[in-house]
Amino acid sequence: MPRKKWDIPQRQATDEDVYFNRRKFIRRAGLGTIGLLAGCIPEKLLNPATLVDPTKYLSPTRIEPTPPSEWYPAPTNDAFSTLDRPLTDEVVAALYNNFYEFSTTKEVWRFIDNFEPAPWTVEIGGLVQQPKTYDIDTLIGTMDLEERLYRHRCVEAWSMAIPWTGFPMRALIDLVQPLSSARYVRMLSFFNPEVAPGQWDRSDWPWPYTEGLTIDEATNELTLLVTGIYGHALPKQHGAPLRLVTPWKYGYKGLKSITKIEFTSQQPATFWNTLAPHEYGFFSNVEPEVPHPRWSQATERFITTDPDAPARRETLPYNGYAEYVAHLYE
Ligand SMILES: Nc1nc2c(c(=O)[nH]1)N[C@H]1C(S)=C(S)[C@@H](COP(=O)(O)O)O[C@H]1N2
Ligand SMILES: [Mo]
Repeated sequence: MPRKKWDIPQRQATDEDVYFNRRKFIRRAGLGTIGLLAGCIPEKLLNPATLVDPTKYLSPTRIEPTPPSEWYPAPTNDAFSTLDRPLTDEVVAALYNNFYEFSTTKEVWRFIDNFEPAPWTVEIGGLVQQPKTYDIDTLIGTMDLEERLYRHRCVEAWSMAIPWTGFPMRALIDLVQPLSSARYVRMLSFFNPEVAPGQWDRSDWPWPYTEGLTIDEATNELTLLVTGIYGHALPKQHGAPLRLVTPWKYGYKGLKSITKIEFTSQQPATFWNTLAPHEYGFFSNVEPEVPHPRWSQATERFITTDPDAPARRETLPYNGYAEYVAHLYE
C-alpha cells in the first residue's frame, strides 16, 4: 500500500509494519505470548489481567480491516489534508469505541465477533424521487471516494483526530433527488439482538440507533458518509460498512452501520434525544461554552500515544469547523 502523508512520523509507520509482520509470524508459528505482542500495542491499553488470549485480542475480525482493495487508499481531499493536532494512532482508535449495540464499555472490539457487516444493503426512501435499495458495494462503487483528516469529538469530552475515507452525503442526495417537501434526513442503524448483545441486554432502549440532520446539514460540504479509515475499509467497531461523520457535532450524531436513509418533512426522533432529552439535543453542535448537564465542555481530553501532544485541549467552537457551518445556525 502506498505510504500516505499521515503515516509520518516514520516511527509510527515502522511500528505498524512491525505490528502486521509480527501478526503473520505469530499465526505461522502458533505463538501468542503477551511479551511478543506487548511492543506493538499502546502500553495503557494492555491489561494482562483481562488479556486471556492475546491472539484473539488481535484477531482479524476484531481489529484488522478487510484486505486492501481497489478503493483504498483514496485520494486525499486537499481542503482536509492537515489538522492542528497529530492523528490518533490507528490501534488506539480501534480499541476505544462507542457502539452501544455491542457494549457500554469502550472495548467494543471484544463483542463484535458475531456481527457480519456483509452482505449489506442501504435503503434510500421517504420523500425522494429515486427510492432505491443499494447493495453496499454497488453504492461505494458508484461514489467517488476521498480521504479527509477530521477532528473527532465525543460528548463525553474525549477527542481524536482521524483519517476517514468516504464520500460527501451531498453526492448521494444529488443522486436520489429528494422532493421539495423533504426537510430532514433520518438515518437508522441495524436491529439484530442475536449478534448485538447490547440490544439484547438493554431491550428497553429505542433501537435501532437513529439519527437525523436537516437537509442543509446533510448537504453541507463537511458531511461525510464514511466507508474507510486509515486508508482501508472500516473495521466493525468503527461502524462497518457505512457510517456518518459530521465533525462539527458531537460523535453520537455519527451513527454507525447505516441500513436506511429516509427523507422526511418532520424532525425525526433520535436515539439519545429519546433516551435523555435534557442531555442530548437534536443539533448537538460542539459548543465549548454550553456545558453538558453533568460536565463542562470547555476542554477535551485528546486521545493519542504521541508524547508531544497535549492531553487536554481547549474545545473549539463547532469543533474547529465554524467557517463551514456557523451560517447554518444564525
Ligand atoms: N449505531 C451506533 N452508532 C454510533 C454509536 C452507537 O452507540 N451506535 N455511538 C456514537 C458515539 S457516542 C460516538 S462518540 C461515535 C464513536 O465513533 P468511533 O468509535 O468510530 O470513534 O460513534 C457514534 N455512532
Ligand atoms: Mo460519543
